[in-house]
Amino acid sequence: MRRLSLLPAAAALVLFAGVAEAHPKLVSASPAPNAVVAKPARLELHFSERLMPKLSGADLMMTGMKGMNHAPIKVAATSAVAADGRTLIVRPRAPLGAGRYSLAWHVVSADTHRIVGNYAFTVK
Ligand SMILES: [Cu+2]
Repeated sequence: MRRLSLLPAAAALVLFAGVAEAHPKLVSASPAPNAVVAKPARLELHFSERLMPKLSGADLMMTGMKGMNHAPIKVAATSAVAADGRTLIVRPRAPLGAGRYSLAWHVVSADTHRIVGNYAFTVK
């Protein structure tokens, strides 16, 4: 009987640990992955967790133009976490020219693990 009564507490601990360890996931982005868009003034990435601003950011690369891939060229851009704490905003220094782009993001939330991902989009 004593043993059984401990089970709910143990299950609760496991559940709590699961929540505490939740890694930030990319919920949505603008432009969306693989989208073809007009020149975006900024890119917005929405995550499932609050981000640590100093440890979160993104690198924007141009990877092709006129339908041809080329070696990735880094695009000057700044990235910052918005006031909501869950949105990473990337602002290119200059308007993006027509071409294919790759955005590589890295974020850290409360559990301190660095999570990375990347996706491509096209500017027409
Ligand atoms: Cu983690």
